[in-house]
Amino acid sequence: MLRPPALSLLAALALLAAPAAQAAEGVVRKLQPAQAKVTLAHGEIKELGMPAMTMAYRARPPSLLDGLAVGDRVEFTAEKVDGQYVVTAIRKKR
Ligand SMILES: [Cu+2]
Repeated sequence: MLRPPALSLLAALALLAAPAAQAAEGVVRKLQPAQAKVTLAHGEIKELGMPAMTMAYRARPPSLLDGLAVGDRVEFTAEKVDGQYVVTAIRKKR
């Protein structure tokens, strides 16, 4: 099926703009709210090309870190933004 070129271009741009976000599970290892940073031990995140590891992420917005404590088991969503790994959603697991 043929689509108008303008629509195809828009679709291509939307794909390019879509962040490679992927939900993952982890454990909070360190919190640095003043720097909007959280260190997470996480399992493999295939979409980001990461094996299981412990690493620091920037939190965007920083208020995502409110209420979290070291040792919490969490589900989070990470994206690579401008070469930096950013957590864009995070919540404590029960
Ligand atoms: Cu990682």
